[in-house]
Amino acid sequence: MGSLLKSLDLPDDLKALDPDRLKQLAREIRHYIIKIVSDNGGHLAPNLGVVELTLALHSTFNSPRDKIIWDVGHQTYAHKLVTGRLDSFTSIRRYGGLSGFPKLTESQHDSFGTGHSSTSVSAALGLAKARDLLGERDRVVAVIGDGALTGGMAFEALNNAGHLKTDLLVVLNDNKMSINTNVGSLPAYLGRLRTDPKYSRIKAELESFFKQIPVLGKRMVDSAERLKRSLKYLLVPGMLFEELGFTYLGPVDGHNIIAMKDVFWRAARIKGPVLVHVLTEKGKGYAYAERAPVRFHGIGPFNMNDGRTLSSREAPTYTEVFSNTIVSLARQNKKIVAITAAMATGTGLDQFASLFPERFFDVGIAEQHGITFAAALATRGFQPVVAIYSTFLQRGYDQLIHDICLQNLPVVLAVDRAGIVGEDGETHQGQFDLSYLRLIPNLAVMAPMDEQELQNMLYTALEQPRGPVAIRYPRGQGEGVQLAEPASLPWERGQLLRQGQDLLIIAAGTTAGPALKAARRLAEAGVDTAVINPRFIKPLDEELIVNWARKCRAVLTVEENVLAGGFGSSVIELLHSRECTIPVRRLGLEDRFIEQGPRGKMLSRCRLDSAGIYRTALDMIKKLKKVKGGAAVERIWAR
Ligand SMILES: Cc1ncc(C[n+]2csc(CCOP(=O)(O)OP(=O)(O)O)c2C)c(N)n1
Repeated sequence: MGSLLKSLDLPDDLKALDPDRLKQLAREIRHYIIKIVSDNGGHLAPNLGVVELTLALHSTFNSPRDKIIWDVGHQTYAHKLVTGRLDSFTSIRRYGGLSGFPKLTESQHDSFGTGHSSTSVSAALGLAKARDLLGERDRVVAVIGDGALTGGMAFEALNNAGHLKTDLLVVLNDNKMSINTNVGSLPAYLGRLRTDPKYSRIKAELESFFKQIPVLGKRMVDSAERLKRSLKYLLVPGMLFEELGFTYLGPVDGHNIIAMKDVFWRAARIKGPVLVHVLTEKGKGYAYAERAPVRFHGIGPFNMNDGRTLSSREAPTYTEVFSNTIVSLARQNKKIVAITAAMATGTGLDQFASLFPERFFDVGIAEQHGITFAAALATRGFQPVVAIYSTFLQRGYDQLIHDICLQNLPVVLAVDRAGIVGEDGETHQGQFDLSYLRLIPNLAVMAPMDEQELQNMLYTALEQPRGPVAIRYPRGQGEGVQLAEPASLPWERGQLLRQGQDLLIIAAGTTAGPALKAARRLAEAGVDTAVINPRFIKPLDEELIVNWARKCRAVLTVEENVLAGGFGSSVIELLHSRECTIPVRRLGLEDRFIEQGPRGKMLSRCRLDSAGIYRTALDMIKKLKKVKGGAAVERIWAR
């Protein structure tokens, strides 16, 4: 850690630093972020891009009295370093450590928690209105990226801010990138603002010219106003934002702290909403990240000296298997089209995009739009595959119900990062999808137990248009099974993995493998255990489940999803409706947000590994014997 960074009392000392020392501090912060992210993994390129911006904000404003809200929040490492978290920074993204995102409970300088995109302007506007109502005078600043600005919610907030007219500063951090290259007409518009230097000069000249107009007569003023407007449309930068009720300032170099401080200072004196357009470079100051900002957007531990990732992998990830399968199916089937909401690389659709560009759509960070867009494609005979993370599908829930499922359209949702995601923590866990998907009519929900089954499920969902289908699979490596060609699976059928007479374990998705392992240990402990891989979470293979439940004495369900309304609940509903009275225990995620930590460790803490399933099963059996007591029950178990 650099000597200046260590010696300062931050953020207060920032205000007294001269330009050279601010530059030195930026260098030290950048170096320290690279070091820690190379150890822990994290969002490197976005953070390197905002070091100077962070210092300019914290040296102009007075956090925590003034509120700074970071959109997505993946770029807050420098913010954390200058707001009292220097000593704990080595723990970032680790279990029990600092979050990789802003968190209300972590620091008073984190004015609003984030993780999902495009919420900052709404949150800032709410804080600004709260300030007004309380009669206070703090300043509120939202920092939003050009990627996050493609999300509809950002526009809803800009629209509302222009109407409410309260004092609010929005800093647009424009680095031309979302995770991948930012796409759409809005980024193109920002590009024009960025590249045309004549805009700023003409704006200044126009402003001084129009200042003289009030001395003219009424009719001439009206004409001049009209002229002013039309000229403004042609010549004044940021017209889009001006029309939304914002004063637009910029563009300003986002790596020049003094220039930014100057603009923020001016912005703070303007009444009503102001937007400052700041230009930054993603990955700034680390050559590997500057050259490969997509790879360094979010990265695991890597070697600082050569930029190489340190992971050792034995099996392909589920995402890679999805990526290869969708490409091979799309070669045969020209009706397959693919949609992502700004996650081409994360979902593995980048391969599809490069091979079939005309059938690939990156809609921006716009899950809601993407889902309705897919529904419409399906009405004309296409077979859209929307590849989306479980946590971001939450954004498109009404569109899923209203546009896809209500109209029973054959859209396939490839729901990646379902279950525990690891170091990104609470905001990104895919812990709810089984519950929120299984209650929607017409929707079939599948969960593969391994990567071969993922291939087969995709194949089955796409071999003929079937209505809406969701396939949910986890983050990370597959089980390492030998991959064969994708094949058709019997529709709405589960699979008996192991016979048994005492306990029936029904284990959804990737919990089936660990359940099978646990069953073998249970057999050694004298509990004859059957295991079902349900494959379909909805509709359930009722006959398979009820028949085996009737053969056994107790049922244990396992799922990587919240227990509330999840897979286990659906099994209980089924058994109840079929009057199958049998003790059932459900193993899954408790009713709380699951904290960050390595996926394997968190699964084990939640008892969702084979040891946890084994312990839960034994505990269940012991308790059953105790509760029921008596010789009869003992005899049943002893058999
Ligand atoms: C609703 C939602 N969808 C997708 C994401 C994944 N995501 C995280 S950062 C990001 C790109 C953001 O781009 P930008 O706002 O320009 O910030 P930058 O990383 O370029 O600094 C995306 C798509 C998310 N966090 N939230």
